[in-house]
Amino acid sequence: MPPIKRTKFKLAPEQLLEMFYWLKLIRAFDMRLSVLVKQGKVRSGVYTGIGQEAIIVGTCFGLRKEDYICPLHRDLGSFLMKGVEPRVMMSQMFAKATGLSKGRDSALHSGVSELGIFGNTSMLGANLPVAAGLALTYKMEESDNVVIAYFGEGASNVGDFHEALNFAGVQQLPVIFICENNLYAYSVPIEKSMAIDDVAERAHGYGFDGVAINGNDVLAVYQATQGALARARSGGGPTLIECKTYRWHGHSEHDKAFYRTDEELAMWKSRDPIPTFTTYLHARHVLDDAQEKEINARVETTIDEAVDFAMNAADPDPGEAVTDLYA
Ligand SMILES: Cc1ncc(C[n+]2csc(CCOP(=O)(O)OP(=O)(O)O)c2C)c(N)n1
Repeated sequence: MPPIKRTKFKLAPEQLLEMFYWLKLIRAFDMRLSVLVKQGKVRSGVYTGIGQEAIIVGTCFGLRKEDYICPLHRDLGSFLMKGVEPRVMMSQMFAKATGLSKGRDSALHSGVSELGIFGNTSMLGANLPVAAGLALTYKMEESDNVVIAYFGEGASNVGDFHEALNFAGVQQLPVIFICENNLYAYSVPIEKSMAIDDVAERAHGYGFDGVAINGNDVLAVYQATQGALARARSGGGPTLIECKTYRWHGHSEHDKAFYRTDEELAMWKSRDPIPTFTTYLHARHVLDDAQEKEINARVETTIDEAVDFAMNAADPDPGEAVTDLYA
């Protein structure tokens, strides 16, 4: 088979390789954090998204700077894809002065307005009405920018979720709701918190489309997101995309996840989004062994450099504790 020029997803080979790089980088970032937590070196709580990377890459790939994202605790990779440098993100996890919030928060609540990243609070689902509000701003400004909001299936049971979807549906807002359905909300399995199979169904009650897709297939996520983006940009309103996936680690790095079986974990590890995409790239002659080695090396160097930078960076100056406050 000759090398492809463009895929049916309208992605050129270079773009597919870029996606591959992001999948690898985000996986490596979380993996390294997990080790650093066990070594007692990280000051923040760490909630890895290992196993869920295809969702972040498929939804963030090709977004504009002005398209706002509203990430949750498991979405550090979205910060990287939106343009936060790995060394800055790592500094954030080490609560260093060089981090996003200059050591002021527990790492999960920072935003970067210049890059279109909203800093979420701890309250699950609370980012969704904010996302609707941001989308309302874009609608009022008559811009074609879009807001992407992430949430877990657990968060789809809180009131904020329903209020946000209702408002977005009534106002036909340019917002995409991305459900990362990893089957557990902390230790609670989905069947103990929901009486339906698909979170996507909930969108229909608010008058817009909801689709459930394989969240471990980066191209499926990309394709669904591109459709939703086109709809939102042209005034067609919101979409809910439910990405079925699985988190490999516990809820956070201190959770050993005894509430699930080894068999279940093994089954989902066999659906790892990275090897399946790698196989596709090899089969389409987009990626060869030498390129794969080069990308892996580049990822390792980037992570090593980020960790060195963060570990050697200055702690926050106590004298600055009351700067950057707004009242
Ligand atoms: C309103 C609210 N209720 C409970 C919590 C405590 N809490 C933090 S994370 C979590 C589980 C979240 O599950 P889900 O929304 O499915 O996302 P996941 O962690 O699986 O990605 C819970 C219950 C919270 N932060 N906010």
